[in-house]
Amino acid sequence: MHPEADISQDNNDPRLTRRGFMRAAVSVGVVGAVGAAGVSAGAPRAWAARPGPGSRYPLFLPGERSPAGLVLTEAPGTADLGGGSMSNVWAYNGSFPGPTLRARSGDRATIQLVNGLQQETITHWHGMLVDDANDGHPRFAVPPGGSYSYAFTINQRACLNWYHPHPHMLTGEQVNLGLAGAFIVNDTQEDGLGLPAGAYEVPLIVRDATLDRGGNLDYQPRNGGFDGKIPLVNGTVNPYLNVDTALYRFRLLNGANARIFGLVLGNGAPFTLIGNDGGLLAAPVSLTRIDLAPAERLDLLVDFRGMPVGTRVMLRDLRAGWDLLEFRVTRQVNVPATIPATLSTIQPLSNPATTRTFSFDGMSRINGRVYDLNRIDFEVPFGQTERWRFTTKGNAPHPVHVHGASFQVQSRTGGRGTVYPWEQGWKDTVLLEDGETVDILIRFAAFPGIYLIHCHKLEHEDMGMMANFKVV
Ligand SMILES: [Cu+2]
Repeated sequence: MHPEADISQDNNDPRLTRRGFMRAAVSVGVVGAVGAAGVSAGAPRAWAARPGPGSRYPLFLPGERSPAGLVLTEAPGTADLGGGSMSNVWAYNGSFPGPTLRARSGDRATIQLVNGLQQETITHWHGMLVDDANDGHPRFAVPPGGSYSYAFTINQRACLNWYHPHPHMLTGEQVNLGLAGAFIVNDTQEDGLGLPAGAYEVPLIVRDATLDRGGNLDYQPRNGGFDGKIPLVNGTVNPYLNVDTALYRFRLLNGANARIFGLVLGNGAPFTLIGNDGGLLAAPVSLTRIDLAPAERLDLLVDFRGMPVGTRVMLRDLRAGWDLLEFRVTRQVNVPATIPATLSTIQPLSNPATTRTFSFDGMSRINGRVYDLNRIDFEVPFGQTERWRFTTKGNAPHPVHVHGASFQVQSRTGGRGTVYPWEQGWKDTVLLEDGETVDILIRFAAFPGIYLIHCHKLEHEDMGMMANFKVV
């Protein structure tokens, strides 16, 4: 049933990985042989000891795959984070980040997940509207050597989703060590807009990481949330991307365990925001700064037209003061592109039948309760619009994520006291800070079944800040 046979070989032979290809292409005659995992016990690499400016490395772009007939293996592997040496990571199909899955609304996804780790795992398709047998609930975690077969029809609007492990109490470690990838859904409505595509559409998975002295990804969790020492974009340290004088579409995911990024362009130019978690907004918004919490996504246009060849523009994070990704304008082209004045229609939810309040407290509780895999905490009538109110008694930020439906943010009172432009439209994750109350409207109209609400600060999730509910 699953024709792809590349997987186990990929995991064991770095020459067959994309990193291996990249390394072979750029390092001929340089430092000698690089073997398989575990060779990195020598001196720390320059960037491991001294991250920051200095050398920059080409941004890695994961290969694209269809989710039809896909075998997806989670296993230890190695990746070139940029310097030419191999770092130990955990990877989907030997790729860090995992392959970019791309499908159209209406397509069928048939995916066999294979557990090549030494601990249980299961994969969740974050943002995909699927029945609960396909949602990657932790009760479906499979042991080492086990596998899980997914089969679902993609039935939702165009958007950037992503996939990552979701086993109870192990999600933080598995994601942090490298297991995450983009899942792009396209549809005909989006096709009609003529948005930048091909080389002009680039997925960017932004996260933080800590490397050990051997340059390997190192997960040292803290109760308050993993706090990595360096940024990675698509798994690359200090990355750059050569760009043409063209309009680009960046599909950006905050793939960090716990870190919020304050995104700006170093030249002060605006982003044109056209979409977020659940797809396109009603209309583009021009913004110079966007604060993005873990698991939130952005669909951004950046215009390099009119910039002289040789221009360099840095994507920066103002919160940590990090340089994330340098765009290098290297080629003059004349590719026609326009930014549509209107993008999509957002049908507003309204008239909630009830209000439920969720208090995210301490490091591990929702409404006073720690997660129990086998306990259903509440039931939600199928098709009913509800107001859900998120509050906290402290230890925020809590990026609140709901499985099984997208929602619409209605209000934020206290704290920052506003709903930001990147929180319009359809969302599946919303940031709750201390002192804030965030109201959303939500309606489960896809499938009945057992779904999750949880904090997407993965250390909080792993400690139990999560609840099961049942759509009935
Ligand atoms: Cu939290």
